[in-house]
Amino acid sequence: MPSRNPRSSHSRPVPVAGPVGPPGSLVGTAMDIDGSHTPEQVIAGLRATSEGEDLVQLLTPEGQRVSHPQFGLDISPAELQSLYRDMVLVRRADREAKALQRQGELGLWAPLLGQEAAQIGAGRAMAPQDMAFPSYREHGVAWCRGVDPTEIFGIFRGVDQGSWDPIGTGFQLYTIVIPNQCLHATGYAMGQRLDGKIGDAQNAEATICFFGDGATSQGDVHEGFVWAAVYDAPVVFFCQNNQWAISASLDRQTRVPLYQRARGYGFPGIRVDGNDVLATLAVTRWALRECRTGNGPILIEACTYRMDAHTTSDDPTRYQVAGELEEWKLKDPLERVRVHLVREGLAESAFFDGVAAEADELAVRLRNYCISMPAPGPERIFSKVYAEPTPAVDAARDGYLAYHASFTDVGTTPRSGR
Ligand SMILES: Cc1ncc(C[n+]2csc(CCOP(=O)(O)OP(=O)(O)O)c2C)c(N)n1
Ligand SMILES: [Mg+2]
Repeated sequence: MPSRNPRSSHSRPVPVAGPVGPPGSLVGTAMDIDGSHTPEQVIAGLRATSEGEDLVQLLTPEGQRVSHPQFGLDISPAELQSLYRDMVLVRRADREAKALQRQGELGLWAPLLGQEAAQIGAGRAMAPQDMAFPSYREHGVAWCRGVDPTEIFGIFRGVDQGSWDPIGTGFQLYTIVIPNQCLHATGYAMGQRLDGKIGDAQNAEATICFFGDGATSQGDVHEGFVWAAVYDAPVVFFCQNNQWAISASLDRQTRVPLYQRARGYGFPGIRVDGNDVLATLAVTRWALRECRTGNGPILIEACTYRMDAHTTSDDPTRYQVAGELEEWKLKDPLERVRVHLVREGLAESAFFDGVAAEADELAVRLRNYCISMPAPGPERIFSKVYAEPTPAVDAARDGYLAYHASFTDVGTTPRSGR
């Protein structure tokens, strides 16, 4: 396992540009990181995100365990089965949500299809006392933190603003403004340090912040990185590079692999196969432990792929390269664990039947809940602004209720249930 001394590593000189390249290649720009490259080579390198020496992988797409010099993982058959079960169940919840949206029962859905390993690996790496700051697609991390999918369905049905307990679950509310949560997470982690909550790897606290590849172009990530670096904040920045920010592809965000950006801020960056739940688990577990012992922050770039639309309002066939999806299907995060379990004799068919039955039950429960979800009264949103009532919000509520009541004589009543 790599480990660092917090002070000395932060002042360690950062390696700079590689050798001068052949005529015609670009030198003296961002292109010559790790040697000189043509723009085409850089883009090709960015696209080849599931390969390369710098990618931490413990389970190949073919389901074979491989070793890594820095990141080992001892894992029992029961733990492997449990990770597989998590991924199957969150995928099923995700597929059910998409179907419900198409049937008009949810207003919108942000699919996680393809990103299960990144999210379950990271979520299961967290200790109970750690805190997560998600964006809007972290349904798998929510699952690991004990947030029921019905709570998330409520948001996407438009009847809830997020009502789980962020402190009790260690999972903050979804953030739609990209990527505001980097600031929230950095501030929270600075608080953990100032309150003396870091120290030992087991019992101390750390923070993990989730965001996407597109988010890295926003100022909030830069500000979060700077503050976290100079205050040694115990925060893991977990970037799910799913190759797209709606219709903007990765080469519109960066000219270097994203994990390498951490060098410029003075903290380590690691690239992990985000479709490999074992590698994601091992690397995130290591990173959170480093943060708990005072060696934060750390950037993890989890290379994965969005195997569905950005949201149900998007049509990726209008911008995605033909064949790309087919290529990534071969790297499916669930399939490689299933193949591994079968090939190594670590699970019987009864186990797979049991998980499939559980997924069916979950889908039925979520559907039934969704279609019978009560519509909240018009006053509810006002009760969510502050913990205690305030005169200004009370006045706004009363005004709105009076306005709302003015419609009753023409028969406009709030829709309830479906
Ligand atoms: C500040 C801000 N600008 C624009 C948007 C609209 N928007 C929503 S998602 C998105 C793309 C985000 O891409 P990425 O960070 O890669 O995350 P992904 O959706 O791929 O998980 C954009 C531009 C927003 N929500 N907030
Ligand atoms: Mg993205």
